[in-house]
Amino acid sequence: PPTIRREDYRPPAFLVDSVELHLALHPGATRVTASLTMRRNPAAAPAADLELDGEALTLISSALDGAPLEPGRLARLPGGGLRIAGVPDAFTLRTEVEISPEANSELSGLYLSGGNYFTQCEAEGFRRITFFPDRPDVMARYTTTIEAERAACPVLLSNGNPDGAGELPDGRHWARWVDPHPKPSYLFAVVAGDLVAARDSFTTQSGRDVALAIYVRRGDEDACGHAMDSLKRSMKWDEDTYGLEYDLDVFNIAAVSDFNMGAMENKGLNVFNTKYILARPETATDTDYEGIETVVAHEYFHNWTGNRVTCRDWFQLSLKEGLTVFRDQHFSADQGSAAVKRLSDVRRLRAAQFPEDAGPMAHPVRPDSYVEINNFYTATVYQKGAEVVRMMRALIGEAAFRRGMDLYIQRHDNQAVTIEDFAQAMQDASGVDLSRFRRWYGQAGTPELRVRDAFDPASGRYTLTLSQSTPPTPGQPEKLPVPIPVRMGLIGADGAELPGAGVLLLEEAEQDFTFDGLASRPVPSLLRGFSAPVRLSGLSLEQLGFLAAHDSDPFVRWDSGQQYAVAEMLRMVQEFRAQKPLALPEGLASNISALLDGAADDPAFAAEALVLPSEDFVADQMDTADPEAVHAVRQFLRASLGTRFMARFAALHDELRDAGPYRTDGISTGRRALRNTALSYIGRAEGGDGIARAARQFETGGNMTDVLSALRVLADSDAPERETALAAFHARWRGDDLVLDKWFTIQAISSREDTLRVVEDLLQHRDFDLRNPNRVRALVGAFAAGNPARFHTASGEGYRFLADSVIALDAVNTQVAARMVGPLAQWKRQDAARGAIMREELRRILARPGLSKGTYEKVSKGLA
Ligand code: DPP
Ligand code: ZN
Repeated sequence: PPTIRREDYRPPAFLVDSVELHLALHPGATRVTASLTMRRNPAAAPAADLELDGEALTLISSALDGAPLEPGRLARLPGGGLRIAGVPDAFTLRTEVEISPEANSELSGLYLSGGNYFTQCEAEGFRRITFFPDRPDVMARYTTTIEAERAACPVLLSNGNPDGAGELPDGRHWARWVDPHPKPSYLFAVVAGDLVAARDSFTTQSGRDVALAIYVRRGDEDACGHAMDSLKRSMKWDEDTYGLEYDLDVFNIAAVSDFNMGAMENKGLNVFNTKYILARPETATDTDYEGIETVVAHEYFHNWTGNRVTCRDWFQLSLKEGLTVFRDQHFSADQGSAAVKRLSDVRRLRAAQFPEDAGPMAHPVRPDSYVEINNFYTATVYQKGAEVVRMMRALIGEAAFRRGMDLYIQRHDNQAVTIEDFAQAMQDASGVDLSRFRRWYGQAGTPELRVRDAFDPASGRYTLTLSQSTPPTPGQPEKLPVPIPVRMGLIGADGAELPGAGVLLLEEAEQDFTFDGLASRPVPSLLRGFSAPVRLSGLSLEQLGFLAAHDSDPFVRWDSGQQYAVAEMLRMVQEFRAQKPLALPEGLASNISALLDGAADDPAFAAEALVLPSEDFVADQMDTADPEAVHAVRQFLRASLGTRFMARFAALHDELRDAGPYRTDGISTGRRALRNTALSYIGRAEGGDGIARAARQFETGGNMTDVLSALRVLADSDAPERETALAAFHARWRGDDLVLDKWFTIQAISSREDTLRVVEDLLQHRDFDLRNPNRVRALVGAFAAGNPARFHTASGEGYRFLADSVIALDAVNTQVAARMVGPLAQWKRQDAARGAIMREELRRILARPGLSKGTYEKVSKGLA
């Protein structure tokens, strides 16, 4: 399959001013008629022929300016597109095609889910609906008429505002939608089916009323409250923070249970995975509630950053995604505890993006090439992209950043632009030269930031030496220094903050920063708030312990505790490998004890800080991972800390029980998080009553957070309560897809030795469905990416299981298949024996005839 390169970008030869679409819906044979008003692009090199993208389309008829096109002027392109020879400068093209929503298991284009019709057009799904220049720099005004059987599809939705509806013969009806805003084809959407709406309204800052509706399956109307509330808060926040107001009369969301991604920001008609809409206390966890708030905000914010101003080409994906993740993170931080939100965002970045940036798929925030664009909806484009925007804001200041946003939108409204255009607006609005900063967009890999320090007691001068380097990544052997904003402070021996706090800007490979007038050697607190997405090293265990106890910055306090634990765990891994007996390090125990002392003051923070660094995070710090040893060490520490502090964990578990109705505010979720962290320690403790506590909590828990935390403890155990609880959970929730996903996941991530067997059996379970992406992620994805000890079992059976799954999936849904490849491609991180089996499995996938280009790209880059 061909590689698409950023440097090969050319403007489109033809533009589309307006699109008139008519869809006559039938499950097996939907007719799509498109009338495109087109003209030559004066800014493009002249082309004699018109080429349109198309995939899985059956052409029924075509006409140019009203006259049928003779077959001699038509040619099909490889891949399914259409070439029309010799077109005039301006014309109307009408095509009629047939497609089969029923046969569409890719879930890209128009497809059926539970008998209802949905579309997904990002990145290249519109070409599976009609022939079109399916690229984001072709922006057009759409009028869409949908016709369907009234009984099966009472609801007919598309982008924009409603513009009429009526009856047709044979029990059919129609509805028309007009979207006044020009948009790229990837933002097109249609939803049709038997859905019901939860409704509300929002009055914008200029006093316009917007009708809000969330469409779900009958029976789910009562589970939309949190999503609706999140939507209204997002709309208000964007007005208050950026002066950005909604621009249509209606804002519709439709929820679907078969969806490749989390959600999609189609203009005026967002389509969401049900996972990010539906929530009731008894079915959704606190994490689910948080996810809903974040994703609803994210898609809403795209209305300006993505839709009104869109991407010139897919290499600019982070233009909308990095910026919009930055905006949703900022919004969520404003809704509750900003500090705790930051910790969890950083944890996620390190868990997903750092390994990606160090692996075979490493790519810059603005990639240079791709084979399949769907493979680049990555943690790098999204999360690292958001970090880059965040650093930019730190460099130029909040006020200048706001001016930059205003300028960006004013300059580029209704345009398809580049990351350069965004950076230029920020530079022009701030007067700060960002030319060097732009390296962050072009250079892959996580910079390593090292610190050394020296103190001269005679002069009272303290010198911090910061140095940076970025490791080579595929295609980028040499790296330049990037500007790294290091927010910092100095702490005195008594734990008090000293003068000198601020932001150091490290622009060169190495720089000294001096501080005068100090009475004694301070401890440096660096990267406060995680001011840059880098790996920091050079602090001693002693300094880390000191910062964990004393720093005023919650991020550094948390991170220093985590780094301290990592250092101890790495040491213990070596002991384990040398077959020495393990012992609980007293320093670590006293850190935990101090956290427990302060837990009542900030339960949410304590819950985050008490959790030991994940197995993946620890393995990520080793030259060669050792999943078995890391697992053994972490389990040993959980057990010995649980045993040592059993009484205190038990007290937390007793005291923090929810009183009153379920609430999702920061205090309530923090208390539940701390209580369930305590339960998880008790569950590992020797001689504890963890199983009994978990069983009781499982039976009486009033919300899914508590029930699932209890089930997790039971699922990890050998106790007879395990089977009873899993069976009871299945019996109670088998009718609820989202809850059943949790049942699959909890078994897939169990630390028990028989987990792979269990997972293989679950693959054959009657409730498992390879066609449902949520279910696949819940079982196969959770096992491969969330259970390193069992996935990396030395026999290689985990690898074979994943390769088999990828092969089976690639025949059903290539996007989901390609996404599952990741863990196998990380073979360089493993020892030689494991690496050899992983490569063998990758080769086995690669040898499959008819492999999709997405899976091909991931596997072949993984083998390189
Ligand atoms: N553009 C979508 C999103 O990130 C892709 N699923 O919001
Ligand atoms: Zn997005």
